[in-house]
Amino acid sequence: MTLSAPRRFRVPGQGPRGTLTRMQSIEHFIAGRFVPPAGGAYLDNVEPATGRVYSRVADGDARDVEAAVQAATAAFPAWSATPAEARCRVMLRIADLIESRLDEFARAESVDTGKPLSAARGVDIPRAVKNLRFFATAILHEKSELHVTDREAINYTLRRPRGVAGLISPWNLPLYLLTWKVAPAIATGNTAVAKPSEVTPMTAHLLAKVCVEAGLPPGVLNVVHGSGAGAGQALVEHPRVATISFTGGTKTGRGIAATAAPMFKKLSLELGGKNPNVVFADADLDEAVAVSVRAAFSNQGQICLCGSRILVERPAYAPFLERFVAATKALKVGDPLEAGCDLGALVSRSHFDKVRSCIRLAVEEGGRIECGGDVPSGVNDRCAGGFFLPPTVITGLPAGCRTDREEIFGPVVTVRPFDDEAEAVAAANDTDYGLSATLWTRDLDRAHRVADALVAGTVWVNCWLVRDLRVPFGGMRHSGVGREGGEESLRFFTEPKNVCVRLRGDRRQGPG
Ligand code: TXE
Repeated sequence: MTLSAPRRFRVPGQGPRGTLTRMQSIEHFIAGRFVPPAGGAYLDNVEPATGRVYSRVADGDARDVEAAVQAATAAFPAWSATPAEARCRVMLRIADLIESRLDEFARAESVDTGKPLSAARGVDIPRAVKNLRFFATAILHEKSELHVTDREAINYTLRRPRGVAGLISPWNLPLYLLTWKVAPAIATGNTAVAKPSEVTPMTAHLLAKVCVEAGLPPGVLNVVHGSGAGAGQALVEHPRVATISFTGGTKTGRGIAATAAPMFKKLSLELGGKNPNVVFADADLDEAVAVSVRAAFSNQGQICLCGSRILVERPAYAPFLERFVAATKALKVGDPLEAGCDLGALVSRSHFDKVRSCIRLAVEEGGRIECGGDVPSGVNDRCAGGFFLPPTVITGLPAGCRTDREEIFGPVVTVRPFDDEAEAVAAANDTDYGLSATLWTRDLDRAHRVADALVAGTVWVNCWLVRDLRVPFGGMRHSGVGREGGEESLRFFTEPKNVCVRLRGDRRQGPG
């Protein structure tokens, strides 16, 4: 880490508000050392709650990616040969160190993203710790398949790490989603070059520091910062990076697939969603309302799993809407660092502008704003320049409109009625995405039937965002390719090899 010329700004967790201090530079982490970008370029890092630049981040290019890939390549033979127990131990140390610095990490995440400190403290950072522990210990229980071919042969499957993995993560859940990739990649013996979002690089930087302290060998995890078009693209194009795991926007994922496919890279794409939340009239409405509000507005609606399209069976429509709007109006948009706020700021000026334009489009399409709207929320003096929008509920939109088909990724939800199950399923599936869906009913048969009919990688019945790290996680259609979580991640980051051993005393050889 280097320090540049003094100027007035705030560093999270360092000094009181507004004190004169120096601009922090976030450098690359390559071969166990913090190094400046080869080209000397930096990007401003903005605190979304204030709209002010509070640090700067290295803007890497192909030279930095090359150095990181070289470091990862050099570290691979020793790391992949390290016993699972030793890999596990160092990863558990990383998890323990993050946990012991929960306040520092949570504050950094909140300042960098604009999310409420309580969310960073209660969700993001604990989940990052959990990711590391989950995959660190999963490798201790590794099993493999054995297939006996009559009495002729036995086949067993070896799964070996694939080498250097490129891990590209987004800004909505920065450390949570970065560790969701780093943990299985390095646990299985790969080495990695991570490219966190340039919009939210701070906790990746803190993770790198913790890796040094925990004794992770140099080069096992490298972090190259910078823009997607620069550092990100160079990583995807690098010929020695045979595995790419990406979470981000669908458009970006399409571009990455176009680059990686002709190079025969193994690719995991976790992309956007436009997730339906289907409420049948027999549902427990109190619970459906309370959870649907969380599903719509958690993290300012910036979670790929947010339930952004609510479909309500006609008899329950009016009571649901009334309660849902009342509960939404009761949410507090506030300074993310202050206790008691439910929503903080959107992540960036450009994203704030995009979400506002989506609200305007909804109105042009005939939508009625039940609450919220394209009105920036005032919060306090400190946050006068921040990117705050109120939680917004829209009704009355025509079926198939853009607002109901395109991902907004902000605190905006639409609500519409339906008359029967077939209509609900058709409306729920009427999108290019297929990430997740929620349904509310007390009818068990219907729950199973509708869950089966919904085109989604995850269906939650009478709940939302209940996560078990062992289950397959990912999307259908434009929501992605491949699955993460548990065995799926362990398999993604390893290469299976069938070893076929002829059984002694039997020399028969079968065709194909
Ligand atoms: O994400 P990008 P953006 C959705 C959401 C949002 C939209 C765009 O709808 O409005 O995507 O967000 C890196 N080669 N989601 O543009 O660009 C980039 O630097 C390699 C859903 O901010 O997809 C960052 O590290 N990498 C999503 C990462 O990709 C590239 C979470 C994600 O950024 C690259 C975020 C390139 N050519 C947004 N271009 C989810 N599924 O949760 C960019 N990147």
